[in-house]
Amino acid sequence: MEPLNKGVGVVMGSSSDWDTMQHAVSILQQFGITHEARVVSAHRMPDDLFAYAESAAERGLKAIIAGAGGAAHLPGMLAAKTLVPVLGVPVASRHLQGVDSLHSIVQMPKGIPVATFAIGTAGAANAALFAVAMLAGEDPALRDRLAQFRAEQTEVARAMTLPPAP
Ligand code: RP5
Repeated sequence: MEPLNKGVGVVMGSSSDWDTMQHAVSILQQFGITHEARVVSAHRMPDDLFAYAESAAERGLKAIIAGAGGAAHLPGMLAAKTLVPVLGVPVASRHLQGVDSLHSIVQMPKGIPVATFAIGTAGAANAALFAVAMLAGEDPALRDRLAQFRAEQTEVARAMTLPPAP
């Protein structure tokens, strides 16, 4: 696997998770963060999962955003195999709407943390924004872009009128 200096890895259990996880990629693109996106299925590609996690630090990854649905063990297993921070995104599942994914990711036993975000697209976007905030600690230009992003959100909210425009 190629180096990804100061980059963020976005991994997911299936290409069916892309509709959700593309919202993380979109934020990383928006902020100009070096990143990659790939399918690493915990139960269908366990050896690949281990290889990804074991090489993450030496490849230069600063964070791994991992999304999965159902019995979502991808984020936890990645976290068990690397010291790179893992940000978990519960993907909405067909039968339990992602509550299963959320509980699988957030209820990590003490000792191996996974920073867990909201179910679905908000969680994917927020995981990426969290990664941006992590990287911004050592990058003043990135911190300025994040501040600008927040300021733009504030302006949009302040411009809201009621009742909402149709
Ligand atoms: C999980 O199973 C994936 O993360 C996905 O959310 C879910 C369904 O996968 P597919 O059957 O669509 O490949 O491993």
